Amino acid sequence: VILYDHPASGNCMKARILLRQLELPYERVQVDLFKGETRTPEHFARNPDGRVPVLELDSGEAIAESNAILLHLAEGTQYLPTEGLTRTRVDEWMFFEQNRIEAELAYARFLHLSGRDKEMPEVYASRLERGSDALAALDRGLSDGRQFLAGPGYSVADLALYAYVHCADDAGADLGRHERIRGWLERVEAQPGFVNDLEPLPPHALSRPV
Ligand SMILES: N[C@@H](CCC(=O)N[C@@H](CS)C(=O)NCC(=O)O)C(=O)O
Repeated sequence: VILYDHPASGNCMKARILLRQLELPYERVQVDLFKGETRTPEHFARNPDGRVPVLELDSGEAIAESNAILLHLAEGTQYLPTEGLTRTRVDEWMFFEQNRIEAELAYARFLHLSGRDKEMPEVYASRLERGSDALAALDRGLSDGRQFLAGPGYSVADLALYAYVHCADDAGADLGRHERIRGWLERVEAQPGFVNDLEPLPPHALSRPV
């Protein structure tokens, strides 16, 4: 399989971590999104939305959307529970991640780290507020003492949420207020094969138009 990837993308890191945990060999092809390489006809053919990650299977079929990639790879493994409602809990948290963490907190982080928060202070403030609210929701979800999000064990729901929650402070949020989240992050990081290899944004990330 081929992973079309960027080292500074949390969405791409989700796929890298699971591929490592599953011990699946793969080819890593870097697509420089800050040079517009995600918006070429070649990449649009892999993903009409022009983003990474994209996982290309040996059959040549391409899968876009980080959480769809996780669910595809995890099918039939210990990382995706099968029991009805537990499986549904995985979906719940993964939809929440895309809607509330990825769309709000991760975007606030990008604006902040790339200096665009100064060009668009209102957009940044709104994303940060909504992202911080999403962190509070995650905290409430963990308030019953559960060790992992969707069931008794670690699943792709934990991996999906980890990607942009662990670096929430980069967005300007305050993880210091969320002891339960910090404890959960540590349990996720302690999973076998779990390696956080997220790299900082490259200097030229500052110049790409948004
Ligand atoms: N919902 C998508 C979002 C993917 C996404 O936003 N990828 C960013 C990098 S983190 C990207 O490729 N941006 C380049 C672009 O928009 O051209 C997912 O979870 O995979």
